[in-house]
Amino acid sequence: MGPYIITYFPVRGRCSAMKILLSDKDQVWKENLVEIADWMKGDLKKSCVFGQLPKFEDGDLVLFQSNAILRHLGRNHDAYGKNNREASLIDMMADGVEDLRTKYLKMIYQDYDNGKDPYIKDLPNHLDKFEAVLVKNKTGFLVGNQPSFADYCLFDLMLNQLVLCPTCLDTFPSLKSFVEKMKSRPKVKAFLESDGYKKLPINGNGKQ
Ligand code: 0HH
Repeated sequence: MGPYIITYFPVRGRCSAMKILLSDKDQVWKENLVEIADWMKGDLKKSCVFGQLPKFEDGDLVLFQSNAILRHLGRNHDAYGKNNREASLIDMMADGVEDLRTKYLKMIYQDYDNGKDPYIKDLPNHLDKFEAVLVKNKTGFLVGNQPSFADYCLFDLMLNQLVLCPTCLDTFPSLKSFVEKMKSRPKVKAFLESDGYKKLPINGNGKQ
């Protein structure tokens, strides 16, 4: 296993959660940052299964689709539950995170000026769902008693929501303590403080 190769644009974007997971699992990866001018030449795009990045290489296995990559890492690094029942619940939670991420990205890339305030106003109606799951599970994680790939997805997305609206978790104590707990895991903390993480903007259009 590893070292892995991650090919992506110079943004945190859809690669942050996988890098946080890899860091927490003590894994190393090589990073190929693709500048937009190189991407526009078209050859790399043509070679990608869906014409998009990220691309993830694990030896001769080449994967596209960030959530498929996260599932692959979850399977191989003990972050996909302890049985099929937990794995199914983890899939459900990861898909729930993806729904909110899609809404966030649509606002960021297509409607920031008019859409930011309504997005923030509606955010509690999404956060309360994750809060309820955390309250019910009682372990501090979404499913089971250790972080799954869905927790890394949620954590990454919550970091972005806090940049957008620093008070957004104030009325969600379990979600807030989830973020604090994930942030204070030593290897996660070290990654979040690294240049590799800090130098990259969250999104590709300067909005956050
Ligand atoms: N469902 C896919 C996944 O989860 C979606 C991938 C995707 O949207 O993997 N890829 C986009 C880049 S992510 C893509 O390949 C958004 C970040 C954009 C930052 C780009 C700015 C670069 C600044 C130098 N888009 C390119 C394309 O579709 O041609």
